[in-house]
Amino acid sequence: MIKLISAAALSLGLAVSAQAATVDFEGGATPVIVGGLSTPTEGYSARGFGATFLRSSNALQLTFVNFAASAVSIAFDLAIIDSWDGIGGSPGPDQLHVSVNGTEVLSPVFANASGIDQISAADAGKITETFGAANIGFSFWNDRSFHVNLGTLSHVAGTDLVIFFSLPGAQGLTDESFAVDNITLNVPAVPVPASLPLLLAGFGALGMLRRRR
Ligand SMILES: [Ca+2]
Ligand SMILES: [Ca+2]
Repeated sequence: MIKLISAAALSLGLAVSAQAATVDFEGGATPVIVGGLSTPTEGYSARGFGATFLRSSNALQLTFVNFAASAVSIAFDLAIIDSWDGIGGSPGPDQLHVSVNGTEVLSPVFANASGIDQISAADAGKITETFGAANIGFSFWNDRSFHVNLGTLSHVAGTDLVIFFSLPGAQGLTDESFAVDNITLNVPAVPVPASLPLLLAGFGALGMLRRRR
């Protein structure tokens, strides 16, 4: 009976949260990319970034064409590379802007070389530092990495899902840059439709009949 109900639930599309996409820039399928360069990760390879990530010193855009779901949970790894000059740094501040479908969802200021970080309370709940300042590649300045979980966002099903990153006023790839990797899109579980309790009641009655025989 348990197997039967599980199969019925699956056939109704009630499966638990399903992973819609993972993008690791290691040669598999990617979204449509504008800006950024697929780049060897240097020392970030030992920090969970694999061999390649997508790096930029100004802006990059990822478009998941005709994304089918009406909600999506977005997470990714973020490399903050070289001379980011936070609030009070020179020339700072260096602020990363992240938007989804045109709405800004993250805007932290990072300080690797001078100044201090400025991360809002709302952003702090979405960002986990995965390692602190040490020079692990690219130019000689220190580098950091973070895991970002933007949480669940609503989406108009069947339209493009656009994730946009920008670092206005940055001084170029040899001075300061960022990279994204291991982007996961998860589609939340579908709510139980009203007809399911009736269906389960039906299975329950079937079980009662069987036990009586
Ligand atoms: Ca990678
Ligand atoms: Ca460096």
